[in-house]
Amino acid sequence: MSMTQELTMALADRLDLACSRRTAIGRLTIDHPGLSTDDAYAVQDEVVRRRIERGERVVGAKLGLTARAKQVQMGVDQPVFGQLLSGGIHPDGAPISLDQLIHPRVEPEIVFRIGERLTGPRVSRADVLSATESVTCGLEIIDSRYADFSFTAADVIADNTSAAFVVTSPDTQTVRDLDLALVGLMLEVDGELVSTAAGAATMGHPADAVAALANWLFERGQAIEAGWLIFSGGLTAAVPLAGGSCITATFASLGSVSVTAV
Ligand code: OOG
Ligand code: MG
Repeated sequence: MSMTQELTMALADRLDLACSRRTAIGRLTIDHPGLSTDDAYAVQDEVVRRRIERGERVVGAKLGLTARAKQVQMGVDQPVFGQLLSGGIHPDGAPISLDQLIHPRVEPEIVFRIGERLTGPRVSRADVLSATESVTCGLEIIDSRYADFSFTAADVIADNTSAAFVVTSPDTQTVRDLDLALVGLMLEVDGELVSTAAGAATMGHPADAVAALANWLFERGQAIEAGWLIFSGGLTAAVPLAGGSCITATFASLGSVSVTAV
């Protein structure tokens, strides 16, 4: 039995308040242990619907918990997806103010700009690559609305998969001549190397992750739309974003992207 509309609204209220007050809350499944994945996506849709009502628009989508390093860090091994909103696009090079966040973390990702609508079922890696206008590197700034980033798959889905901001490098590449699975990267905090990874960390190949997203969206009557930005999943464990520090990801072939917190 699916959740009542009343409960969907009440859970969206909690997440909304946590976000506007910048105060973490306990995970929803503490008092709603039966919250299903479908219920949770309904809450996510309600949270997003409210943001659209306040003037934002959906500009893309993101995968989450696709890399082993992320699954181990968060204790959740089910991939999830969320929605990217216009207010979450942070300009490259601009410092990010910590006042607007609860306890941000940063993770490096390979980012797709989709040129042609991708609709399931059975979207393949080749379909994704041919629909891709360009690829670039990005940093996702996640900011769980839950205390200590403690959540189950259903909780994190309801919370739009911890989405807060994304930054992308202005340098874009075509996917031709690039093997995205083998694109290596280094993640540095204040010039110190903290992690290394390769594109294959997200579901074996970043385009396979995007294909999976298209197929999951299809099951919900949705598609990846032309013009969307897709964050294909964090490739390393996320690192905390502290005031005054600078986090940089440098990728083979894709250049580098940084974020500084103030
Ligand atoms: C959930 C979001 C995960 C990713 O790229 O794996 C995510 C979280 O870790 O808080 O965006
Ligand atoms: Mg991410």
